[in-house]
Amino acid sequence: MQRTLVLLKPDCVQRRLMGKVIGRFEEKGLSIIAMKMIRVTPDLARQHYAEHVEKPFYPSLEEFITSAPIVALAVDGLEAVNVVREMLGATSGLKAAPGTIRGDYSSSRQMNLVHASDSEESAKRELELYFNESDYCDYEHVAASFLRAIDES
Ligand code: FUP
Repeated sequence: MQRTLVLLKPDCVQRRLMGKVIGRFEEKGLSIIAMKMIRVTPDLARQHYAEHVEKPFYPSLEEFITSAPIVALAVDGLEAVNVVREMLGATSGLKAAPGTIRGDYSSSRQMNLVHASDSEESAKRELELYFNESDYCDYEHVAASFLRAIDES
């Protein structure tokens, strides 16, 4: 079982696509175990995008990610890091395959609706930026036995 961080970015909130995007994760059988709407501060943006802070596109990225609220989700599931990344599609909505979230709803590299951690190490670091231990609401999924066979978990 893995846990990953998903962010519904300002364009997702402003375009009223939150329900559709969250629905995709629910329909896939992933478990949302924490969720909060927040306004990203410039300081949090710099921590979240630490690997991009020195890049030429960073000022515009920071302006965008701080421009409206975002929703942070902690998502649990088997191979959740990779499964969620595949569901998002390529970074640019213009390159993302149809059927992926970005492929279906985004036509932009910056305004690509969703973020998801790219590795278990990134997930651990990023989840700590958005959630405290007490934010996680782990609960029994009563339909779990209909999502996969016992020997698959
Ligand atoms: P991803 O892992 O798919 O979210 O993408 P990256 O980590 O490569 O980039 C982080 C964010 O920076 C992306 F959501 C889009 C944005 N970005 C730009 O705005 N311009 C660029 O040239 C590259 C990335």
